[in-house]
Amino acid sequence: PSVAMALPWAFVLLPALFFLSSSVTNLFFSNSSSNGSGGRCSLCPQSPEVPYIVSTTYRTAYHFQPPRNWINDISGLMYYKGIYHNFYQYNPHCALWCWGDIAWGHSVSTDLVNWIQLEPVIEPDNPSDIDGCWTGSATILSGGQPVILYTGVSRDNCQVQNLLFPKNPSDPYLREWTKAGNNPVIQPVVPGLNRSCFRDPTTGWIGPDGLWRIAVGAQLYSYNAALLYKSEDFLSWTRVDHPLYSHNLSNMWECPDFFAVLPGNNSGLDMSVSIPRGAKHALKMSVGYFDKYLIGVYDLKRDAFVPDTIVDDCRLWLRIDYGDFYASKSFFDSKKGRRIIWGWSQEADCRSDDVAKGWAGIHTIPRTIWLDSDGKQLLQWPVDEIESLRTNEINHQGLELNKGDMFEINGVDTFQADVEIYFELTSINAAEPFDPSWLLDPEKHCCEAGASVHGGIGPFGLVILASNNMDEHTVVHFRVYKSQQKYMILMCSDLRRSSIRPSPYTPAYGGFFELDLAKERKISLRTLIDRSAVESFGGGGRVCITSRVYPAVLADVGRAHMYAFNNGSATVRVPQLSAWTMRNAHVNVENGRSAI
Ligand code: DQQ
Repeated sequence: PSVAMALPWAFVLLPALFFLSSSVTNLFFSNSSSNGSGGRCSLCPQSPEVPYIVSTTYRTAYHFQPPRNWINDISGLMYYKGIYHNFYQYNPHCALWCWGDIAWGHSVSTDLVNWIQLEPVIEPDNPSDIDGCWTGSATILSGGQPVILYTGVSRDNCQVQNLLFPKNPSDPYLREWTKAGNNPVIQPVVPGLNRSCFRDPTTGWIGPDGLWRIAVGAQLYSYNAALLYKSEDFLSWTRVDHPLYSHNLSNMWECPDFFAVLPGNNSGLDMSVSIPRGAKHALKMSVGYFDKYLIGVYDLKRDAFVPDTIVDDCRLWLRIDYGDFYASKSFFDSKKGRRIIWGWSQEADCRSDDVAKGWAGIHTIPRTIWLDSDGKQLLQWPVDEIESLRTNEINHQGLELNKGDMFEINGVDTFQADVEIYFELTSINAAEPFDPSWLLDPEKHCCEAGASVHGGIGPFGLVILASNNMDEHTVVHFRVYKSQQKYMILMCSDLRRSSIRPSPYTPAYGGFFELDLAKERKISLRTLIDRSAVESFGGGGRVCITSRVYPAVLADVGRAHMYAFNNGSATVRVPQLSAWTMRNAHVNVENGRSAI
């Protein structure tokens, strides 16, 4: 059935919102933002007080966060004796990142959905980490013994690498850890190295010579590198005379991650066992505000990563996520034979809001990550376990969205939902030409080509967290462009109207992916909505965008609308739309309920 037939009121009212009244059109999918997409604020422009209701309503229900205080990077992940461990950058004292405070929080889980918080495993308390226990990684050594390498900040911001051992390896919860007596095990003694930019060791892997290797993010002279170190016993380390990879054009590479992937195969690979022929390698680095990556090969003779294509302008490097997502880390999950990645999503409100809420920062839903069959880009999908929270399923089939149509999705909790939609293009002739310069700044293009700007194919997608009069709404949408022999799909997560509150950071995030539309006419969108967190996966996980939103409608009204829409001239079919309410997970709750 067409949407207009299914919902006569929508036929009358919603196209009117798009076309009939210019004032309503502006109010609805306006291109200009009252907030703009300016930088993050450190203090709210108005009252520093956050109403109590805000602190509870914006708290996520099934994302990872501690009961209170600040978190940032995922600092160590592993599956050990039947338990998943998440170690993270944590301030035990308050909801801000403060110099000298950062410790390692620790939570455990059997399903990656429900978590129990344990005591922090380390805090700054000795000369090699007195100003902070920063990011690192866990490695399981050949005999099954887990170890952690982390960056310690010693006086004068001198960054060194330290080692930690579990006190009792037979405890599957690994509750207590000891700092090695010979810390730091790696010092910043490399010619040209900026000793305040030498951090975030990777998980170790074994090379063909049987020696352990790790990479450490570093800035030397005028270039950035993942420096390579070797060790026989994981205790004493020697620097290899060349980096794993380096580049001269970007900011410091934080949190490098290096892993093997098989094209078109979503089984994960353990970096410490032999890597099958045909495997490729991914090198991820967190740089600026984004997690970027290169696909290439690990040249074992040269002991170096060699990207498949050299792209000098790092604005063109692919991103793990095109939104509010940083400092991700992956690990091999030996329980299910997959590689899992997840990242930190910071608050996009003000520091004073965070202090008043008593918490700041979440981790995204863990995602399975693998390489597309063309060997060019990584794909990601929320781990299956998250589906255990789905309830109240609703389904629609065979919808038809003409230009200006909006189809309201009822029957699920619009603040806690999992929505999966397939959009099928009825024709690809209307695709507008693609301009390659857009790749340099997809956010800018999402601002220029917002949901109110009619296109040939698209914009179409989802409107979520919408107030009755649409003065608040968040839009996740696609546009299809023709680029010589291929098609480029733009995916945007447009937050410019996500909140009438003046303080949040509300950009329009965006990313492009290629799709062979001559073969496959369907574009999928999956969006996980969790109060202040929205994670979207486009084209089967080719572009992922995490966003943080603070709609007043959530705090004040407690009810919002959700629509599938099309505002392109070509009709778009929806062969399948499924949505679920997502139940609360037990995430680090205290005494059976959240501490906040
Ligand atoms: N966060 C850590 C650093 C890392 C940065 C400090 C990335 O180790 O480089 O909390 O978010």
